[in-house]
Amino acid sequence: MATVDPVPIVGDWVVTNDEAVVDVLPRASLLRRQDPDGGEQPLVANVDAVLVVCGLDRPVKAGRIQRVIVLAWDAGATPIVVLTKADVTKDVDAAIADVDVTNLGVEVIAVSATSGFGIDVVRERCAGRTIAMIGESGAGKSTLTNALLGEDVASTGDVRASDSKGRHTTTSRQIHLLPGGGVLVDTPGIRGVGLWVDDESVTAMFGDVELLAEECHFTDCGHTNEPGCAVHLAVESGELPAERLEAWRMVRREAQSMERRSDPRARHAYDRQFGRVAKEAQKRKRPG
Ligand SMILES: Nc1nc2c(ncn2[C@@H]2O[C@H](COP(=O)(O)OP(=O)(O)OP(=O)(O)O)[C@@H](O)[C@H]2O)c(=O)[nH]1
Ligand SMILES: [Zn+2]
Repeated sequence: MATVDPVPIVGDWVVTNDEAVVDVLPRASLLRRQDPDGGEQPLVANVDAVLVVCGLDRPVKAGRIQRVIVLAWDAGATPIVVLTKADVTKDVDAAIADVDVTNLGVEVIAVSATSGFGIDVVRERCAGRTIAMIGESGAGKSTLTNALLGEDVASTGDVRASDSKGRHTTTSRQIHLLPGGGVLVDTPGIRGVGLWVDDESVTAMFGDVELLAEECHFTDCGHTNEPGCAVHLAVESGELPAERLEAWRMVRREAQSMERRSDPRARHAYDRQFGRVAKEAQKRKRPG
């Protein structure tokens, strides 16, 4: 049997004759998983928007959310952060602020499946689009799916009260038609894809920015407004979207703070530098 290239995956548009798939149409987007050995595994094609789902019954992990946002962008999809279980938190606005992605132009929506709060907003965003949800186990993806569909199709699991960890309740590959005309692609592989996003794979997603940075006049260029900055020039000419530079900055910041946490020497240098800056600020504040 003849094989088609690429091998069709969930979400692909294919051309068939009476017996087999003869062609796969070009993909508008591709969510994939980076393997630790540098390879990658395609997960789902042609997703328009990725719902980055997090439960407000546990602390907001801004770093994790930001990585999944970058992953969605890299796939060619629009990320939307959905904070579930809004009914269990007192300060929804503070939780939204904690996510800290509005400067990236990413929308954050708080919802509660229990009260119905915010569900219509998400449903509106999903209308007529192909959607995937990414979020850790117990985040409330199945419950949100049921709320969006208006019926129980996805099985939900109880969260252990002691640690807010969910049972793994999702096992089968599914595609749901949303009442508003959208499609929700829901496979276990997609749901947890954020868990595999490590520093290296995130950095690998920014090959274009890294390549531009090599052309900068200064080797330690910060790409803000240094003379001869190739990255800045690319943004100005429209070659590089400004959001992409902002996302790259965010990822670098994250990576550097991770390094500080794990490398005592880097942390010490940072603390010393921070101490100096703090002292300077103190001095300036003193009257006279
Ligand atoms: N209070 C409250 N609980 C919720 C809400 N949404 C979901 N939950 C609870 O959170 C738990 C986990 O929800 P699920 O929808 O099963 O989570 P999931 O992300 O699908 O988990 P996996 O299938 O393991 O990936 C369940 O006990 C839900 O009842 C909500 O809006 N409010
Ligand atoms: Zn530069």
